[in-house]
Amino acid sequence: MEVERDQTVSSPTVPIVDLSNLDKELVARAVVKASQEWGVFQVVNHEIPKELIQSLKKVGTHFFELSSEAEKEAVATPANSKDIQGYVTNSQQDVEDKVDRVDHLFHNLSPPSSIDYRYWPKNPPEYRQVNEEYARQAKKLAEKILGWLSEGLGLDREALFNQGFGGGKKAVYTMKINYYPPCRPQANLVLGMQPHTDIHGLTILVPNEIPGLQVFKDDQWFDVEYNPSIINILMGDPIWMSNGKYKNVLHRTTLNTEKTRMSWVVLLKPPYDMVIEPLMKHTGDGDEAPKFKPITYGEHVERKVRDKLQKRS
Ligand SMILES: O=C(O)CCC(=O)C(=O)O
Repeated sequence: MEVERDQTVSSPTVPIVDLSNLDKELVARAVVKASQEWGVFQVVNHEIPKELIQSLKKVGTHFFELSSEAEKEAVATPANSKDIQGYVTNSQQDVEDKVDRVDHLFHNLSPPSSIDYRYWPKNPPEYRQVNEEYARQAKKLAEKILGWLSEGLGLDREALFNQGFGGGKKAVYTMKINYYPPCRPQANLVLGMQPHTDIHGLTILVPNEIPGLQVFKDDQWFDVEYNPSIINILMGDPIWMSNGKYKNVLHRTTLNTEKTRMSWVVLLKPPYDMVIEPLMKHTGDGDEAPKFKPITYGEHVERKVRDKLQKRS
């Protein structure tokens, strides 16, 4: 896909960054600018083969559309589990405000110690191999992007990934598949997912062809365009590590009246005990006062989940 020479398509569309550009400084600047202004951007020519993305969508769609209830039950999140992994259905609840109407499946992809294959669908049989290969590719992409974001903060390429997310042995990558069945009456009034910023740090998202993702900027909602060659990158709350330089983007999803929307999201999270605080302090560069109080990632998750439950009650 072609993009303009300055690497970004001008507002009001979400910026698109062409990762194949040989001028890597230009790429890095485009990633940093989009993260500062939007907290979201789309990448093209990202080196993840399109056949692999198609297979990822195929095996995930198979699970949601062709599996028996017993197969879904087999990977369901146990009642009262503190772990998010597993299948949960929420799409059929009564239409009320402030409720996400989406079914989802979570399972960890990395590090190996975090993987629990009980939550990986057995059917279709190629589900595991496809997800493992996609995880390898998504990790490469995430680490490349974090490298540019680190440099944008004046840090070493590895700083955000190693000091912010715990590095290769501790950073947790999770697959989340969202399944939004069509919603008939008043679909334009019902959201699939309520406005939120992501609890985790970085999101790598590919949807099916049904539109629905919207991001908030300058007091308005923007539709995020779909194109099969695009991967969406969103910054989540732990990007506070940039001391407010990069945005954690507010986003939501709408529902379609006729068709099912799906999205495949790889989440990158710090370990629970990692303290989220401005990373610049590691460089001894103390000239910028911290804008956020340090908090462990685990405390942040607990606080946010508690707030969400309170808003519902
Ligand atoms: O389905 C989408 O496009 C967005 C998903 C999302 O925001 C989430 O899973 O937190």
